[in-house]
Amino acid sequence: MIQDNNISPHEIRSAFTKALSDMYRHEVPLYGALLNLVQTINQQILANDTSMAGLNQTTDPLERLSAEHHGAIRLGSAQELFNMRRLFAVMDMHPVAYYDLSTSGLPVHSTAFRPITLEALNANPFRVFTSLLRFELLSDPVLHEKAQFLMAQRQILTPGALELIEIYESNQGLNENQAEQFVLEALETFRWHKQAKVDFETYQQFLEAHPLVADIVCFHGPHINHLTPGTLDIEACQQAMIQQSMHPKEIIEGPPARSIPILLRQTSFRALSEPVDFFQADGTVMPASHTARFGEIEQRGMALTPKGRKLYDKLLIQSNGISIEHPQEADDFYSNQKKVFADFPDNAMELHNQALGYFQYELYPHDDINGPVTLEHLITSSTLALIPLTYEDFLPVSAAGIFRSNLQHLQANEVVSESNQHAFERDLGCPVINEFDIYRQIQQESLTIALQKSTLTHSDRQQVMNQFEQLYR
Ligand code: OOG
Ligand code: NI
Repeated sequence: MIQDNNISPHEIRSAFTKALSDMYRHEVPLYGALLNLVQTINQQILANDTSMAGLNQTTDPLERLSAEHHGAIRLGSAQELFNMRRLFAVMDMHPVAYYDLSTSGLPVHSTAFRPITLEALNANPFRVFTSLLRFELLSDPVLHEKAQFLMAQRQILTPGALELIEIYESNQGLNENQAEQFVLEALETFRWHKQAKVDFETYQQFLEAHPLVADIVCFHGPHINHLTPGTLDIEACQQAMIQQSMHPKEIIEGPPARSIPILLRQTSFRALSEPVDFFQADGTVMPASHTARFGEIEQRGMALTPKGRKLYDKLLIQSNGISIEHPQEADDFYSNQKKVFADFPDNAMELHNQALGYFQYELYPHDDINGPVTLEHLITSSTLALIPLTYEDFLPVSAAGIFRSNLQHLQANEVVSESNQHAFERDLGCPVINEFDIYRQIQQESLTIALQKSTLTHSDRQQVMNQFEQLYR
């Protein structure tokens, strides 16, 4: 039964994002400093650029930009993944895309829970990169069994959260009180636990097998391992992070700076060493530390089509030829990268003509339509404007770079394996949504709407739609 006093899931997502941000700032004070840095730089850019002021009418652009865009967690069992899907659904966040990180030597595979409609993304785009440990990649049979035993015992959702998820599922929503309670209960899952679930020796065994495994199986819950606000100028933020001794990773992950930004650029400060208490078999407490949690920033650009993505991946491999060991080499890396990426068109018309990126079409309301009725002519004659669609997903190579820069003792422990989307989806309880389908759908709908508002005849509109279908097959 749908109740009419249900709270919008967007509001629940926003309340949750805010609560998570407050909690993480409290847990990791350096993250608070990073947020301030990003906000100051965003503020300067917005103040100097009046065209940005109109970015979004419903919320303050500064607040919207500098708010958290994503976070990440790592899970230890099929049941945990299954239940996290149910938890995120309450906030209208759904599993989009499959990321195989085993190709980068990491024993996890992942998806991102995120809003999938334009309306929901505009309300609050917050998403959570969610990884699942692949037990089968643990080669030591004793550790394998130990890890499975630990995970079988763990319950990462509170009884209250589970109850509210069930209410949500049967009522298709939560009322105000339930929503408030849900945010509090959900937050518990993401909290840091200073007390480990294992003794120090066990922790060290897992650490040696793989630091990711230790981070997942030795603790009481999937602590949020970073949050990521958005920035308008990631280079300026990287410089400021260096100046403020935040020790960012050496290079910014992702594509180079461009006049039409594509995909996603990211950088982070390295994971901090945090105190942990290990409970020994003899009843004593062993104080030690664990390194996992960090702060990250991101700058998002245009979503690419499969064809555009292929070109990006090819150029990325070419430009990653130079490996970065020292910060002073970063400039060489960027100048080489820029040269390599000169092969990626950098104007809207070209990106559209080659169907490399996704756009929204908007009709200029004043225009009489003259000349041939083709999609291309409607654009060149400024009847239709091309607005790049923002990339809302992640990049596996960048993600692996972020993982890597935050794990200690990694080199010796590489795993290589086949991707296993089928097993992931079985554990998740449903297929992941194909991200390209979402972007294409949004682009197509925007064209339908723009054409409907135009003075074109029905058959002309049909013809333009057909041209779009041909171009963005
Ligand atoms: C997730 C790393 C991936 C990103 O921004 O690419 C990620 C993790 O460290 O668990 O968040
Ligand atoms: Ni991240």
